[in-house]
Amino acid sequence: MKNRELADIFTEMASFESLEESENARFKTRAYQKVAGILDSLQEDIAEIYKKGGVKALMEIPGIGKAIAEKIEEYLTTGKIAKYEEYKAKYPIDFKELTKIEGIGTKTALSLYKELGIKNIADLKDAISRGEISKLPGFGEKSEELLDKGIKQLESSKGRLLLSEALPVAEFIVERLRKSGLAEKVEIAGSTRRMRDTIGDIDILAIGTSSSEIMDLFTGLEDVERTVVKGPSKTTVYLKIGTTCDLRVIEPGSFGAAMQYFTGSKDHNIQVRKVAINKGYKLNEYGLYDRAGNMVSGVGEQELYNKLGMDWIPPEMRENRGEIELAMKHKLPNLIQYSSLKGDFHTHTKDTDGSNTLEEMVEYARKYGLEYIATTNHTKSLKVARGMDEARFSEYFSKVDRLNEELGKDFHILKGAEVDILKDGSLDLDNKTLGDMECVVASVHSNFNMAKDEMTKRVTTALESGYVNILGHPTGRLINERPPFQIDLEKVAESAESNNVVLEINAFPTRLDLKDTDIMLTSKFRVNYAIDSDAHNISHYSVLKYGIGTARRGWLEPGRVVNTFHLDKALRMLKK
Ligand code: DGT
Ligand code: CA
Ligand code: CA
Ligand code: ZN
Repeated sequence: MKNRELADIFTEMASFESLEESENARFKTRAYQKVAGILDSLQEDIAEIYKKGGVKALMEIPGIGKAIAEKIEEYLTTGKIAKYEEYKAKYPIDFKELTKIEGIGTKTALSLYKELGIKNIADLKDAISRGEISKLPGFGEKSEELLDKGIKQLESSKGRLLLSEALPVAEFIVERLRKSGLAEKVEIAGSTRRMRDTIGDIDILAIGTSSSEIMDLFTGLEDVERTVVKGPSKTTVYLKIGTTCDLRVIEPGSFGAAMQYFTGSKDHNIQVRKVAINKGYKLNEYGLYDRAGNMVSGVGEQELYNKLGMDWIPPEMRENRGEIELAMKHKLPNLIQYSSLKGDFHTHTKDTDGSNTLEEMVEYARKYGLEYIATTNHTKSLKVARGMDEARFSEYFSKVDRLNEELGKDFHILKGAEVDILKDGSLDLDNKTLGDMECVVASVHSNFNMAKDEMTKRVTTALESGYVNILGHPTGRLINERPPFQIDLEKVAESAESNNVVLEINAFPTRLDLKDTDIMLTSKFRVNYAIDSDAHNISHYSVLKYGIGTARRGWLEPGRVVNTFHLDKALRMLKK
């Protein structure tokens, strides 16, 4: 799919554009950022949309105007965008690489280039080692240290992609193989099937009579950059998204055993094999065998688990965290299902840092099958997001009332905010405004570097205010970019329990916060959860599946997830 390539180009174009002085440039910067976000989470292949309806079809996607549509066309037809090439020549800076470091935005990258000729991370590391950054005006020793830390953090996460980068490509490959008619069966395995938050490489298994034709099709796919090894039973390619993908063609009689083996995790498999040995069996990726060497099971994964005296274990749980014992006792939890969400409590609009109007956000929520959303724009302290003050909220909510009236029984918009939890634990809006809202999501967006007990106190103080319904992205992590802040989640859960505050599982794929193990840790308390998209544009509802995957990895049942319920019950569960 070209979606991601184009999204990356537009992100870079936005960086370039933000360096231009004109008034027009600011507008263009936002337009490029917006389209990058849309392309990033667009489910359909942009090339397909263009093939079917040309520039006109591209312009039908909300947020894509004529100028952008023409640039997309230019790229799809010529493989280049002239304006982009022009900018790359003008600014020989690797913005994409440099801005991945926490603390470096486009402007900082540009001044580092102008002052010290820094073009990429390697140059930056040199400059740091020579102590040059601390001597720059406006930088100092503290910022040099932070940049150094940022580089280390980035390097330690190298090589693992976000689930949201890997899964769509894995699904696309599976779809192509299935449609070809060459393969009888094609399935995703590995960490992608387990919905892990990051992915080392993609694993796909297939059954088919002509393995050489399947492998030829695979290595020829447009997502493939190059072939690493090509063989009849296993082929590895390097994908354009920056990771490898293994395709294995399996004998039909072994498909279930292979699915079990290659889904992993490794720790889960080791434990399952122990169970097999205890029962006098031998287990490998070809099948389950008795002492005489006869195959007991191999075709189906479910049967294999059953033969070992276990219930079939959902892939998301296969991490050797106690699931095997539960499966033997037939006591596995009844996990929340992928299609079970009825609403979304955390969405933004273009009134702050979102890309779409409330009307558009509602229209797409309905298309997505939701029955309600909370509109939760940022509050005044968050200046970068043009956060709203009390007066703007009041005006905004009159509009929400009008829209709700038009929508009638079909859909409901909850009046809310994503209110900043300030340094001292107070909330960034007055009590009257907060009291009038139906859904207050409270989040930490600043001063991440507090000591653990201070941060815990800050957050629990906010929960005790009596105005908070949901604690937003409770640890503040940004996967591969920023570690979670120091916080005692058990204390937070205890406070959430006594103040009836719901904990968020933020589904945005860079966050997935709470993460799986945090959910397991906090769910010992009597707290409920909300799986929220944190949508900043219309296509972001599609990220909810990553939140559900994370909830399943945290063993959650639907009864504890507030937005699996219809509006009335959900509201009762949110009530203070
Ligand atoms: P990743 O790719 O790092 O995100 O994680 P996985 O889990 O996809 O790991 P990968 O691709 O290395 O291998 C796929 C599965 O194959 C893994 O989950 C379990 C199985 N596997 C790989 N190596 C071993 C091993 O040495 N022992 C056992 N029991 N299973 C293994
Ligand atoms: Ca893998
Ligand atoms: Ca692999
Ligand atoms: Zn937030």
